[in-house]
Amino acid sequence: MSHVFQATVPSNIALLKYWGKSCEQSQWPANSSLSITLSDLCTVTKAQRLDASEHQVTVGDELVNREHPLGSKIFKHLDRLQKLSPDYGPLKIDSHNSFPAGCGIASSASGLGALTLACLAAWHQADNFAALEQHGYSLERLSELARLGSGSACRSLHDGFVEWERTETSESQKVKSVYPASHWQLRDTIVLFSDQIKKVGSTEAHRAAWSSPLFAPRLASLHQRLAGMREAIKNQDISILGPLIEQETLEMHSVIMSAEPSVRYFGLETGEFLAWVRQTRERTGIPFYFTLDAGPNVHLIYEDHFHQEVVKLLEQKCPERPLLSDRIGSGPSLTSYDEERSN
Ligand code: 2P0
Repeated sequence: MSHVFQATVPSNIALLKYWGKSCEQSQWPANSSLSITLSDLCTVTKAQRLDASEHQVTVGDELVNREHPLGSKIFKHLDRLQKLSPDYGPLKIDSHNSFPAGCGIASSASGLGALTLACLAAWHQADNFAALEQHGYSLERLSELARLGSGSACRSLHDGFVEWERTETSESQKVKSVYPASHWQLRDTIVLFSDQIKKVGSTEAHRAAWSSPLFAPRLASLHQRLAGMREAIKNQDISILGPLIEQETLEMHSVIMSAEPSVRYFGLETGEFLAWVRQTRERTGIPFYFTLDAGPNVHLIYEDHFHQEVVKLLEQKCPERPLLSDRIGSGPSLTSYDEERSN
């Protein structure tokens, strides 16, 4: 009988983006970022000890080895985690996303976050956060390890509104919840323009950021936008937060497009849709705002009580487009069960 450890880690959407790295190896971001942790868009990863010479990894029912396109990030992270203790042997790992991966819905955030949690839980036979902490893995430490797997993953382990503070050295960076999800009921409805895996991955595009002439001025001025966002969140004022997140999105994509190599993550349809959001907001007075990750899919951020009205507008505008409906959430969970009993 084998004990299975299951981690559920939500995705997150950055309001102030992590874009560019001061040090890739230690995952030291060029700037602080601010996100909301989501609720239903998540990765569920199961891990159990395996009597074998290599990990056995499946993602969405597909066997993933070191040569698989998804394999390099996963196995690199597994190798990194295994170096923490000689007792960490091979694992059977099974991972499922509740949403399409690799197209700008931060699947690496939830995926690498869940991988970190599930593996450490299985190695230590720990099915709750207090037990993991007893083995030296506080939430802070887990978040640090998840960050090494994928930068944005460190924010997904925390509740609600989350700040990843850059700080002056790579070792001192901090990630913390600044307000819990219960502080302000925000919605994130994603309009799906593509579920294809993007051609240029985030890690490569992060690297190019420094070559954009817009990058240095962006870094010099970001503290103002961050302060504005913090204040708007504190006051639950969407009329202040919304324009700031739209400006931030357009600035990040301007950096990406003006870098060398230049990358364009969204096409005409997304561009036209962003213009429609602004026109429709003006026409109807419904305060909904856009943000994008490094991909073509549009996240619409608004207060919970406007949900029905926003969905109605979207059904009229683009009835053929799938919508992924989510809201701010409170972070990861961990559980375990006996494999025999579940079958
Ligand atoms: C973010 N993104 O703050 C930004 C905004 C996408 C757009 O972090 O190289 O997958 O694994 O650290 O975290 C996507 O990049 O990159 C990202 P790595 P990651 O969410």
